[in-house]
Amino acid sequence: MTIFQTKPFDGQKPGTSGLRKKTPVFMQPNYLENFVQSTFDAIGGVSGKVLVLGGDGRYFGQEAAQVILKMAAANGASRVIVGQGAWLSTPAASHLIRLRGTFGGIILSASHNPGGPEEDFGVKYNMANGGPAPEAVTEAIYARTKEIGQYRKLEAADVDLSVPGEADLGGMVVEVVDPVAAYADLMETLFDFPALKALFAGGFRMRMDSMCAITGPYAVEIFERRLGAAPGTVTHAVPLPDFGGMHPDPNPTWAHELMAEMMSAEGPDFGAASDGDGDRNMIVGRGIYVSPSDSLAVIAANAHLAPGYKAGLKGVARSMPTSAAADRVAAALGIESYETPTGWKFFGNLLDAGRATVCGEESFGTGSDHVREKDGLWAVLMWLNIIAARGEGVAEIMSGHFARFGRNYYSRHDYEALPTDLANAMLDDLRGRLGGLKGTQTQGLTVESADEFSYLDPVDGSVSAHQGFRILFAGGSRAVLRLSGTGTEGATLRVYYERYVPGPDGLGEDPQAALAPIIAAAEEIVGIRSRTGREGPNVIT
Ligand code: VG1
Ligand code: CO
Repeated sequence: MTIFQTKPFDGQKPGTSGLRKKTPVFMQPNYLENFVQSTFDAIGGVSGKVLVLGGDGRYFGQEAAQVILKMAAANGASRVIVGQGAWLSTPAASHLIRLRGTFGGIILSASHNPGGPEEDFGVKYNMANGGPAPEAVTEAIYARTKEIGQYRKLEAADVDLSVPGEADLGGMVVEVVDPVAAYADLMETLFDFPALKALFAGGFRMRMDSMCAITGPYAVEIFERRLGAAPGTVTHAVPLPDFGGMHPDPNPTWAHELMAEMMSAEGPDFGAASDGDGDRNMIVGRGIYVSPSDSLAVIAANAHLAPGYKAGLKGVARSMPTSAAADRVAAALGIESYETPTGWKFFGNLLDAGRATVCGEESFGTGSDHVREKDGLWAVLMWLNIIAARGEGVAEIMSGHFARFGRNYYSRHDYEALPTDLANAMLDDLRGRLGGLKGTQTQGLTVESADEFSYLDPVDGSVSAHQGFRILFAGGSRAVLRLSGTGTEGATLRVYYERYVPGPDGLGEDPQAALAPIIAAAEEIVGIRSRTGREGPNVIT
């Protein structure tokens, strides 16, 4: 029997990046099956098609991979290319889809969310271009989950995914591949590996914290084996189902071990961390933390130093809440800059159309047109390449960048697990008052405009509304508010603060101090603390 009767589950609506739920929710009978069958149905079926499948090694990933293989077989797929052990980092999956020209791929991950029996799991569908399904497709998947009545699944023994090779599953080929090799080869084509080898041979010290998540095997292969960095350069290098209890989100709060090492006088020259599925990155120098928005700007200004980008960039794109630092670089380079809603899926069209080469988000995501996902190790290699080519350390690169372009002080404050009703009421109230905010004076700042961001995709003309509230102050400072689309508990409010200082004075302040007036002004206008009853944010990045 391959056809099973089922009933719809509520709430199978993909968020910013796929469907994410608590693991026990995903482990309910039929829950995963319903979502996967709905995905297959929404993309026109998978009969005769080739797919890529892999994930970040988190709890339930192996079992989910077996279910999806049997469903793909019963739905008539001709071949599924799976990473050995059901492992594939998100950027490696994106690359494999492109390299092998497959119809699409399924990524098993809740990315930066913790993993384990009581933590989070996720499933995401990527298109033939290697990128996350656009909203039209995720909407179609969601619509299908609401009416699904049956799914197809082969009754067969599990396939051995522990060794590379091919196996037959009810007439479908299961091809198990080394998850690392093709990705590492791609990196060699983009960056100056001989120069990086020389850098490490000269005693350059690096610490890469893979946070017990998927980049461990990739980072060991690339940094330690191919580039000759000292053994042990990569820490927490073995992916574990519960990420060793770590919260695999590469920011100063969750990557505190790395931060402590980098802030000590004997710290390594360069530090980096990545998230659960390997698409995020954090960049740190000895004694200096680089904010993701600044990292994007530095990469945009220096990418031409890497062999894969020596022809220069076609354009730069950033998500709306990301600081405008990259826009200043684009203006100086005379190239286009784009502002998109949060989530990598909105960069796909710009990359496919050749309008942007480099993209980034304030949430520790940077990448380029080499794949259609953000790419943590790509960003780390890009920084190494810039360091090697400029012969400068992170601190010098940053001070030089600020001196040239000015500094966009930036910080994000997260209020996690708020009661959903309360968060919605607060933002609905703000929506109602937006029109009247212009001219409001508070904390020495004047509101210049206030709106709700709506994006018109310049490539396909689609419109995505309700993408976050913007309160813009005279002089270029702003506060942005939006609710997270990746959380699995209540509502998470993200508040993004930005203030531009042209220099030469005032470029070396502590960001929280530099942003204090904007933080206070947003509090007065929105009443975040008073309405939520919270003393302050849970996480500051
Ligand atoms: C967050 C980030 C967003 C990112 C998304 C997926 O979304 O803000 O910039 O694209 O996570 O990242 P949200 O809706 O929670 O703010 V990953 O590395 O979790 O796939
Ligand atoms: Co991620």
